[in-house]
Amino acid sequence: KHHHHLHHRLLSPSSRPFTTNQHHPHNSPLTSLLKISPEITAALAAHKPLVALESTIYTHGALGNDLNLEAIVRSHGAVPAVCGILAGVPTVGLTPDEVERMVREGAKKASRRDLAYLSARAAVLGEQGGGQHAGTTIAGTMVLARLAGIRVFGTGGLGGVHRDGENSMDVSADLTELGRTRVAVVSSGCKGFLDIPRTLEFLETQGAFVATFAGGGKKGVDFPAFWARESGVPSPATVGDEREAAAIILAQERLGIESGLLFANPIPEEFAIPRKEMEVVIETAVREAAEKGFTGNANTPYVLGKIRELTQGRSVPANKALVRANVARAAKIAVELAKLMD
Ligand code: PSU
Ligand code: MN
Repeated sequence: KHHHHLHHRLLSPSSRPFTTNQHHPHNSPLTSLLKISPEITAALAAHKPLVALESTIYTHGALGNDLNLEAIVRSHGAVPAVCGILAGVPTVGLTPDEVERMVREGAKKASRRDLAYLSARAAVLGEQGGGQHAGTTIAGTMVLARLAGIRVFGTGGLGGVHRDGENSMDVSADLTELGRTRVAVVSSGCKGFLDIPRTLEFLETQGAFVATFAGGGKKGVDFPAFWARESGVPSPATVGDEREAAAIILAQERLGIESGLLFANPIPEEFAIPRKEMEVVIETAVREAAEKGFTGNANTPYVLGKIRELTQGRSVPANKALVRANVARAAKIAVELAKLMD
C-alpha cells in the first residue's frame, strides 16, 4: 500500500515522478493510485535493470500469445514490467494471467488522455465493477513507466504523423509524450504506414532525441519503417551499441532534460519486407480506413489489421520478430544503464 512512498525515497531528485501528492495530509487513495507489483517494487528498490512493456500490443495487436517478451527481458538479466489498466487500476507489472484476462474480456486503448478517465471509478471511488481494462499505448505506457521510475521501454513501432496528417491533424500522442516524458523507447522506427518525414520533423520540434542503431560506426542510416529497414529518410543520429545508448539516457537525466528518447532498431534483416513491396498494401489499407471512417484512435488498429490481412500473414512474423529484437535491445540497454549508475 505504501510502496509509492517507499519508492519515492529511493529516487534522486532529478528522477522523481512528476506527479505525486506527497504533501497531501491524508493517506489519500490518490497517493497509491498506481499499482506497482511486488516484483517491480522489489526490483526498483534493488536498482535492478527494468524494461517497461506496453499492453496495447496484446489487446489490439492480434500477434498471438507466444511473443514471450517477458522471457526475452529476463534472459538478458532484466525485469519486465508490463503496463496497462486492469479493471480500472493503472498497473505496472501485469502478470501474464492478467494480460490474458484483459485480452479475453476485452480492453480499451489508453493513451495519456484516457488514464484518469479509466481509473476514476475503480481506483479513486472504489466502485466495484467500475473498472474497465485498457491496453496502454506507447504514450500511456511511458506515463506509467515514468511514474514508477522505469527508464527503458521496448516495443514495436511508434505512432506518428499520419499520411494526410497536415489536413486531418492526426498526430499520435506518442510524439508529444516523447516531448515531455523522460523514458527511452526502443522501437523499429515508426509504423511504416505513417508520414515518416513529418513524424521526424514533429519529434524534432518536440525536443525528442532520435537515433538509429547502426553497427560498426556506420553513419547515414535510414530511420527504419517498421517492416522495412529503409524509409528513404536519414536518421537524425546513429548509435553504435547499448552502452552508448545507456550513456545518452544517463546524460539526459543528469542534464535534467525531461523529454524522452527514441532509439530506433531496424527489423532483423531476415524478416524485413522491402519498402516497395509494403507500399502497395499500405496505400490500400490507409485508403480503406479513410473511406470507412476509421479515424482517431481506431485508425492504427484498423490499418494494422488490414495490412495483416492483405499480406496473408507475412507481416505478422515480421512484426513479432521486430518486437522481440527491440525488447532484447531494451533489456541490454537497461543492463548497461544499471552498470553505469552503480
Ligand atoms: N500495436 C498494434 N496496434 C496498436 C498499437 C500497437 O498492433 O494500436 C498502438 C501502439 O501502442 C502505439 C499506438 O502507441 O498504436 C499509436 O496509436 P495512435 O496512432 O492512435 O496514437
Ligand atoms: Mn491518432
